[in-house]
Amino acid sequence: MLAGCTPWPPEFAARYRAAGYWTGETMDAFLRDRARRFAGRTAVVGGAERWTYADLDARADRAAAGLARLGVAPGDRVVVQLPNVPEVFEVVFGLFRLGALPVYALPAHRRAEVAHLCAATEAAALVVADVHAGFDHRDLAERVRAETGGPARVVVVGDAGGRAGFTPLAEVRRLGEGQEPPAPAADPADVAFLQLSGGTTGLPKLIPRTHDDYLYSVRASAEICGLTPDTVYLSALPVVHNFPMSSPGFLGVFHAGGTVVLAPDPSPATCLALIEAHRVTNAAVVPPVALLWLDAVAGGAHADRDLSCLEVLQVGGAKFGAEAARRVPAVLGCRLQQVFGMAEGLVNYTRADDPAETVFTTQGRPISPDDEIRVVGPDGAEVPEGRPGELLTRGPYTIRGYYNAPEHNARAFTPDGFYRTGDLVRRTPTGHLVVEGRAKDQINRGGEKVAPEEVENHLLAHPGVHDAAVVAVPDPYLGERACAYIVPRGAAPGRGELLAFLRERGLAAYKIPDRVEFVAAFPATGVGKTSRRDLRAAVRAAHARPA
Ligand code: J2J
Repeated sequence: MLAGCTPWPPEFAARYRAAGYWTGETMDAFLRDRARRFAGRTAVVGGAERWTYADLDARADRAAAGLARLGVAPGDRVVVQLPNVPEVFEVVFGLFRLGALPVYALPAHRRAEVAHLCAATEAAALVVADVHAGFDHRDLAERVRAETGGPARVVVVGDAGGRAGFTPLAEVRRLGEGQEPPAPAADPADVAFLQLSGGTTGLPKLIPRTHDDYLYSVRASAEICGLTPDTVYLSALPVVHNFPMSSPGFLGVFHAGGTVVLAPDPSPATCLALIEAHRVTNAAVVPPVALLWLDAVAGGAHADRDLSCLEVLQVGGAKFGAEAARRVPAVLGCRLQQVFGMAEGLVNYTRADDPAETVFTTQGRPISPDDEIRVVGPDGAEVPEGRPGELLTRGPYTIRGYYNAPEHNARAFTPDGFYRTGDLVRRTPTGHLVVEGRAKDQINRGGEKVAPEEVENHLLAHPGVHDAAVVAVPDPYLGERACAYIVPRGAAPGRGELLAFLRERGLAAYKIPDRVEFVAAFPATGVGKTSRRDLRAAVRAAHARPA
């Protein structure tokens, strides 16, 4: 296994294989096989592009051979930061074919996050768009290289602008044309890619997912969600996020032979038009996007659109309240599926045959009969059914450790291998989970996860900041927003200046606090050494009010 990763104990691996969960298929073999079975069917629609399964397979061949000629080798890590363009699939499957490991960055990430990913994985290459949503990712790549000395190669989807060390994807394809694609023997039990965690610490941790474990979750998800070759799935969220990748996501759709339609942004104007135009049957969104779609349709702005093709709207990533949930069938005329998942593994779905109340009021139940669930109190002992406690889990597709993080792993996992999710849940008699809150240091800003400590560390780098506490404040639309409480050093810096400082440090926009408040001092939190978490709780209790 990739150095720095924690394997499942052999007896668990044997059990998961015997149960038929781990089948020995690699990500690359997965595409080859689906391309054989569904060759002429449409796999991907994005912008003006429409690729069949055979097209995608041929593109993966060329990309793999071209990247190999560029010097990317089996086992290399390659950071991929691309928006919802079909080339994501070409690059990612090209990397799998070559035996290299994609490391996924969100399009919203900026220099701080991308530099961290490149450094933490010692990436051999970085793949970016040229300009996306008005932001020049080539400049970002250039600064990452200047600051960190890596990665050696940058591949640009679009115009590489003639920069030294930058290669346009078109050139990678040309290099790969007519070449035999490399055929390294990947071990299905080994790590296929690294996914970014929501994060609770100063720097986000990386999640190593194996071919075996991930493809099990994909196949099982496709089955639970009833995907078929007739499925047309709209990816409104960035496709490299775990939810639209695997729950059931584009991989689930490819497993079933269906079609993925890429939305460039999640707005109702864009997505409702795509749903009608491509006869979309399934879509996946976070709660604030669901609310936007509901309001747009209920408000009559899209009355002329025929949305009758839409069968299921999946909502997940953050708590979707029962009242909003009830509006989905009433307003959109489709079924709702709640999805409560995590890039570390465990995914829960409400099922098609669940009673309506269960779908409206729970976040679903686990994928696998072998997902082990414990709901525990602060003392670590299991609480009685129906009482809230922290969710611990282990199973055939939940990691046993983060990448290169032994100290953090000692806290994030129990000695017997359960992942401490940090989510407070309650279990119903049917085994469905209701998310009641959180015990972890994280802000869930409408599905986008922010680690207060990470933002505080950046704030503390400002000379005018003596201390900082970033806390969640309730928000009717996003669920939560971030508010930074600052104890200034001397004269308080201006709010605008502080936010510009964070942007200049290369922090993704969603991590920039929505509000900044200056306070003379933080409340005393009792005698002795207090944790940052206690401090945040005290600050919240003393100051926070809804936005
Ligand atoms: C409340 N909190 C939720 C929900 C996730 C499918 C769907 C989502 C993710 C995801 C994912 C929630 N209600 N319905 O990877 O495959 C919060 C929890 C959880 C954390 C994980 C998937 N759905 N959450 O959101 O890794 O706090 O994955 O632990 O980004 O999101 O975040 P992430």
